[in-house]
Amino acid sequence: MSGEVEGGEYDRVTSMIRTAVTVSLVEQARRGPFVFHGDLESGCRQAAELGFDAIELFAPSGEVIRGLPLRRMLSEYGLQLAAVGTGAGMVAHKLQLCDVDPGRRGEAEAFIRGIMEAGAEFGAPAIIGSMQGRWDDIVNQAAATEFLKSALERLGECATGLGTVLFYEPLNRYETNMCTTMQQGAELLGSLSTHSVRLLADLFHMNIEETSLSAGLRDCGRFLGHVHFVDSNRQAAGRGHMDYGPVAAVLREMGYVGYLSAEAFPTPDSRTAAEQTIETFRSVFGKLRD
Ligand code: LER
Ligand code: MN
Repeated sequence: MSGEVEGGEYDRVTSMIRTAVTVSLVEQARRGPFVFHGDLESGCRQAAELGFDAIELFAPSGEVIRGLPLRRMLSEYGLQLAAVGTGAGMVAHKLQLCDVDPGRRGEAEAFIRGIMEAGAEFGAPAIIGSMQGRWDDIVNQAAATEFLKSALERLGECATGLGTVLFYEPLNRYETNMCTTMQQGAELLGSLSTHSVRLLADLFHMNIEETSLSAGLRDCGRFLGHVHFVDSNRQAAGRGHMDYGPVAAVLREMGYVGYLSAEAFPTPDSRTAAEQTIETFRSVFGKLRD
């Protein structure tokens, strides 16, 4: 979708959809929906062996990312860094952007900024998913929306300064009550003055919340920036009942050239989940590479 949203230097030098696979280094998320857990080199080696273009990294903090041999790993295995998740702020520190306490909101934003800066050194946008938080009896919907919008404005400008973008991810109703559909996400991003925030369409969340996957993807319009490629049961693509034909057709129609990133449970094991993902990608989306 490069070129369709103004602002920032972030622009993809490709005309293809590319594949990524998640690697988590967050101990508290070892039961989370990440294909590879706990070992950066093993994740990179297997991603390369199976033909993925990139990894998506879920790390404990920006500081930890800076201490990793990430540049060497990516170069040794011929991979890109597709994106960096910020959810460790929530799972490890209970930080979120809608916290009633301004100090905690500031800490949440600083945590995201740290990961954003570390990712930007590799051209990788950060993802705000669970860190968006939720509204409740203490912080009502209007107040929470204002907190989220103002944080996205500042973080979007930070992304512009770093020559990258920020991905905002609507989640299913059990994980947030802020934006649960792509339409709500597009309305939120459309109301911002920053042009550096894009939507992350996670097919698992969409399968729960959208009337159809195709309609949800179309609702992203010019904001679509990243896709979490996963099946209906949050297992690897091909291990559930999701119909990827219409998904491929809409992404083609929209001219999507971002990543399809496997954010899925390592079921029955990491290697099999990664293999299944790439097989499904090749059978359903391979022709998009023409
Ligand atoms: C959480 O459910 C999710 O999908 C992650 O990508 C959010 O960081
Ligand atoms: Mn996701």
